[in-house]
Amino acid sequence: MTHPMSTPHPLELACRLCAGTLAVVLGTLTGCGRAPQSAPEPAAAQPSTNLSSPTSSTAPKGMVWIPLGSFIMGSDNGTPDERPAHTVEMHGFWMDQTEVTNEEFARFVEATKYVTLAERPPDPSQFPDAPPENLVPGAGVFSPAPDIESLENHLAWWRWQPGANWKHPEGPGSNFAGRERHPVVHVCWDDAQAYAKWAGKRLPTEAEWEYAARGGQRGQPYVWGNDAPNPSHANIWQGHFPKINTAADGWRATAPVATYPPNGFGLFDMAGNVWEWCADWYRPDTYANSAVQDPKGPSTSYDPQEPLTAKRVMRGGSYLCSDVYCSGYRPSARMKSSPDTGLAHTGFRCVKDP
Ligand SMILES: [Ca+2]
Ligand SMILES: [Ca+2]
Repeated sequence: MTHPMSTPHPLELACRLCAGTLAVVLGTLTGCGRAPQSAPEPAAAQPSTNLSSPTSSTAPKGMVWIPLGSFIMGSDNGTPDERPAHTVEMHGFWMDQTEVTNEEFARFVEATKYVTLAERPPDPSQFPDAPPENLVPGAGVFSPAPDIESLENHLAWWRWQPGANWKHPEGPGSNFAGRERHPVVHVCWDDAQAYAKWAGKRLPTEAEWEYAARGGQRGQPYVWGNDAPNPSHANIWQGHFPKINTAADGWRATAPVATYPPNGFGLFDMAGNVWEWCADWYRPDTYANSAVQDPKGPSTSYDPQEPLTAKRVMRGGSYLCSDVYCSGYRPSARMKSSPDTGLAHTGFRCVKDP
């Protein structure tokens, strides 16, 4: 871990816990591939009905049953790390219908007194050269400069905000009042893990997430089908990214969960709103050697863009994904981030075994 604090560049400050990681994450999470797909992918098998699946009367609160079945994971039309498209077979599982909300996360914090990573001061021993005034808790918030002309420097629309965390999404003076049913943000993978454990659930594998996101549809490029993205589909970005957000879908940032139509399995916001942590380590070549039955991802992480930093997978895109720049809301799109990184457009949902 290199020391990011001696040079008080906001993005370097943002990388205090994982030098370089956030720089990659911040950018790639908003520019994650530029190849929105219009052609249908190869037909996937319809999930078959699990005759032994639990009934709705046994459903954990707020969860839906994702039946066993098989599907085509990945896409041969997407970015290289989505290839090759391959058949995967899945057991059934319960999944949260929505992203975990602020009010749900608040109940967890109330019960456990948990303190998220963004609320903790950086460990001075890890940053021995840092001025003490820089060793403060905080997180990255979306803040594009008005004069941005190029999309090449994807770090230009993020700002390190001291004091930003899940309770204060925009920093000191902000709170989530009125946003109780919005997804919690600024939670890192470790925070999400802690919540899942408390709730008696777990984070989904990448395969579970994609299988669930596809909602039983046959090889469609989007969770809603094959139509080009429009404001009725999901909370994503409309306008000229990153300077003009028309919010034609009604929301400039996070939206209340379940604002948009559910997918075929009854899951909301599997495209857009916030990115969602998965359990798996990230590798770009995961699918080269992936198991057919319930794959759980590689045993180690490797990101060629930042080879020294281990990363977990994130899925689904966010309110910052634009159809002209980013296509992270495709069900096959993959993203990655270090487990200690929480951001303004990153949340999670949980799954549970029967
Ligand atoms: Ca929006
Ligand atoms: Ca989402």
